[in-house]
Amino acid sequence: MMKRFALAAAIVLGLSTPSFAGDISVENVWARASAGMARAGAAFLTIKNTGEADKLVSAKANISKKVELHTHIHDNGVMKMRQVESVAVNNGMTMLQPGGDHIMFMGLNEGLKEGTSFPLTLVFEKAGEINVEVMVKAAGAMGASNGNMKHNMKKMQ
Ligand SMILES: [Cu+2]
Repeated sequence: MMKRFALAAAIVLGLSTPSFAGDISVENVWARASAGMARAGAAFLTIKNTGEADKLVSAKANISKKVELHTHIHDNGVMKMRQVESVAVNNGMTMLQPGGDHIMFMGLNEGLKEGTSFPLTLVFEKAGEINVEVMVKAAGAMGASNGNMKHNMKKMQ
């Protein structure tokens, strides 16, 4: 009786493993277009997890020398970026957004151009790899200062 139960449990666990990737979906993946000669870039995205807690442990792309997971911390009132080992992806929504967690591209092969896109592989501890396409948006996307900059430029003419 006990043996049968254990065997059944093992089968259920084995079958449920591959479908776990289906619990995680990634959407709204974008990066900011490079300004000038910038050699670094960042990507942002939204992760939905309908299953158990997972972790984003790394990311891969061939557009730069290195791809790192970063967060922003407040250090004596100064916002600083810091590399992190992983980003917690708990049940629900996890946002990687400007001013928070992001995927950092260090040593870009070339600047990120608005309107282009590039492939990115996200590696989750449990769900495994998920391939996404990163859309490059205008340098001022989500930035509050863009309107002011335009206004000042007009005044200077
Ligand atoms: Cu960063």
